[in-house]
Amino acid sequence: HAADAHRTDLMTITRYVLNEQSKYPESRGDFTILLNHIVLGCKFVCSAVNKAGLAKLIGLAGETNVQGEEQKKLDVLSNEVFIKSLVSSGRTCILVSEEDEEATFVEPSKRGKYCVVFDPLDGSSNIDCAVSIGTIFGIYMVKDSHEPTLDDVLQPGKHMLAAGYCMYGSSCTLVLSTGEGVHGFTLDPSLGEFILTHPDIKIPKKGKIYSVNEGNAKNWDGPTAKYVEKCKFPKDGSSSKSLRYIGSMVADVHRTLLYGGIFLYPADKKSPNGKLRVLYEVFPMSFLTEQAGGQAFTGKQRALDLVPTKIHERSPIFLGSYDDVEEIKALYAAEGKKE
Ligand code: P6P
Repeated sequence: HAADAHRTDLMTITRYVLNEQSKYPESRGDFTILLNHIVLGCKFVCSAVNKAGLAKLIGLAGETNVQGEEQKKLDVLSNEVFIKSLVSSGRTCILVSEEDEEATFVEPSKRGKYCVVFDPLDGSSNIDCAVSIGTIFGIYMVKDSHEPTLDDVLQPGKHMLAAGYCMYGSSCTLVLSTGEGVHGFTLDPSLGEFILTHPDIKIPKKGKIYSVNEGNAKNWDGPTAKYVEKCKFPKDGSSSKSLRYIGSMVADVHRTLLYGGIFLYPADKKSPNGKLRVLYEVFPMSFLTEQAGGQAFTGKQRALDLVPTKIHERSPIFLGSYDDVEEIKALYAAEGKKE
């Protein structure tokens, strides 16, 4: 019975990472321990998000709930859980969170060799209407764990060892790359384990979907406007692309990885560096996209080559199917020649 065999051959995320790790005999399991603590955070947030409407966790911080307790917004709660889980892993030395203005330098007695940059609950403005949201994370190796500095996290995305996201939607899906392709794991609530359900995700070379907030069209620059025009009114007689925009990066990128197409958050006159943050939105999603066979471009360069100067820096991003991103790169290159 193939189905039974499948049920007994449970490839959990921990087993997957241990298998990967066995390729590096010198490693002492530190990465597995770090990942287990990230997974613990994701399980907690998944549970809290699913109960949000019931436990009245949604709404603004500062209000009190029926028990008169100080109510924490889900993203504040999620941030606290990830910080505590990562510090207690004993494997981190710098943490950068979308929720915290300053980086967290872990106290020496609990320090390890990894730096984690993360958005604990990206898209949290969508919680109240039950749209999928997610945690996004990237992992760097510190240069010297005795002397961690901000330089350890102001590194180009191509230096990341691993990146991933956990999407809290109809199911809880964790998508991860440690540099050996992209793999998707789905939480089996009855086991409390993430089970490998999407081995070796490969993004289609070309897609039929474009994903952008058309409401910003009046502020777009030439190449973006031209590209979107091409999606809607193709000159070569091909059919126009469909527009799919959820407004939650994890959900839009997850669909792009599985179905193909292109996700755009361009610069515009109002925000010259776009809206999305380099360290914990652009880099992890670009890392995953390239590992799945796609491309990620900032309008000027390969996204993973960007060197951030501030931990909450923003960048425009065009990511997705290889051929679709190639088209917008050509439009920006042509624009560059005119200048
Ligand atoms: P806009 C959510 O607030 C977020 O940070 C990303 O998850 C999402 O891709 C983007 O902003 C949506 O921004 O301006 O289109 O609402």
